[in-house]
Amino acid sequence: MNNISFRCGWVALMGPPNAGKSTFLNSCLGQKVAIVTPRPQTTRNQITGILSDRGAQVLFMDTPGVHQLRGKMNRVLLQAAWQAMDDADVLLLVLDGDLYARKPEYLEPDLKPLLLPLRAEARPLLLALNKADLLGDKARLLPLLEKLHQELPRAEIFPVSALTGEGLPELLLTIKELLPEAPAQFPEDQLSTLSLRFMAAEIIREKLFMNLRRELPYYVAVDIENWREEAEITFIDAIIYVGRNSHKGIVIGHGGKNLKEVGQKARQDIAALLNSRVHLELWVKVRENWPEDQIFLRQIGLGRQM
Ligand SMILES: Nc1nc2c(ncn2[C@@H]2O[C@H](COP(=O)(O)OP(=O)(O)OP(=O)(O)O)[C@@H](O)[C@H]2O)c(=O)[nH]1
Ligand SMILES: [Mg+2]
Repeated sequence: MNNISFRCGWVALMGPPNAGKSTFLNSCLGQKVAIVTPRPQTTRNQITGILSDRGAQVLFMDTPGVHQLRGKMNRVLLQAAWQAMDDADVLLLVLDGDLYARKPEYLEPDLKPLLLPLRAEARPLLLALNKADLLGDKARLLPLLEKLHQELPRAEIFPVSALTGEGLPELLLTIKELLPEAPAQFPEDQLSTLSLRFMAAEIIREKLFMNLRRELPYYVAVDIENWREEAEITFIDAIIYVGRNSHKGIVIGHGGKNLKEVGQKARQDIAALLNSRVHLELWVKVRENWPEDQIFLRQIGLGRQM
């Protein structure tokens, strides 16, 4: 095989929380590797997704959303995003096109933390204007396109829908053309560098995010404590950390109802992932104000490349 014109490189998916970065990653790969919820700040790690075809291997890094919130956890999340950006060959900014078409005043504050670093860039910069499926009339994007062109003149803009796949083939073609000539870094059939353990913890966190209201999802973390595989069944013990005693009861729910629901849904998805029967035990523990606890954040691997 002639490897000379093969392309391989890293693409950082950057953008404000909730723009659809993780959905975009899953859609490009054709399989779910990153969890997705309607809540901002779902992603807490750098998540690698690998797309291989005959001519190229695209190494995506999904990242936590970039915002201006303070606090130790946020700092770790932001570091993960900036680190991905440092390591990338191609930068792909993902924005919620539908949101800014409806509410143009949100664009400036959302772009603010990203604008200076992106303007200073010499590397290829692409912009996925996501959620195009929600737009109805595409002409609604025109003022936004003009504004983005002023703000980031170097960016090549692609209206896409990560949900329906609309516009993705064109964007993927451009990404591949921009990658450096290099041999594949991973086996062709490898989809991600994520461990099954991490994916299981993420699935549990996804179900918690869907189950909990208001600010609570932000205050939960999941750690797998035990993982034991037997012939036809995998035993998993996971700890759900909450930041306050008062949160414990909410996570568990009346008579254990919430926790049971979360456990059932998570178990189904984990069983499908492992292609095995799963026995899942969930434990809720209080770790006082953990989002501000540097040692704990390191212990559960927040922000780490996965
Ligand atoms: N209609 C529509 N919804 C989308 C699209 N892409 C993402 N979404 C939805 O937007 C929400 C956020 O998606 P995520 O993929 O979690 O967004 P994210 O940018 O990874 O968010 P963080 O990890 O929190 O930074 C979810 O409810 C998705 O289903 C799209 O193209 N169209
Ligand atoms: Mg995400």
